[in-house]
Amino acid sequence: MSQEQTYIMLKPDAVRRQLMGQIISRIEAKGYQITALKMMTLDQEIVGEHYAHLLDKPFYPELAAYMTSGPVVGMIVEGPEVVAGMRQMMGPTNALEAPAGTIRGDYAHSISENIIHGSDSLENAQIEINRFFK
Ligand code: IDP
Ligand code: MG
Repeated sequence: MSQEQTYIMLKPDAVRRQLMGQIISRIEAKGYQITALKMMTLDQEIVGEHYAHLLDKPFYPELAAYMTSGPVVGMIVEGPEVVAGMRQMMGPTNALEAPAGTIRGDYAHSISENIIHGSDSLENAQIEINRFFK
């Protein structure tokens, strides 16, 4: 099993609803290491880079408003196969379809406000870590 890094971000609803501790506890309980962590408020420009693949979607303005609506917590998380492992712990994008036991399934019920971001590939993980931590 290869040691990997992924970029995890607690979205504004996680911070607003005071769920940071519970979500971080799950990541730690799984055995992953949080090797960097910072709270920040995103601007439209960095949201546009991060969600470049969604810029032409009708819901993009709503997504950008959500992501800039309050502070987020960005983290570098490390562990064996952590990119896929975190995606599994998060559950599917649409929190309405996310099974109980997943972070989205337990804490969210919307496709748009779904509480957490996690990189979808090793390549994107490195791009996102550079974007938010360099
Ligand atoms: P992911 O976060 O599970 O990787 P992506 O397809 O990369 O999903 O979408 C990024 C984010 O954009 C989602 O987490 C969600 O907040 C938002 N989003 C995706 N699809 C929709 C949609 O159909 N309606 C509203 N918001 C959406
Ligand atoms: Mg994605």
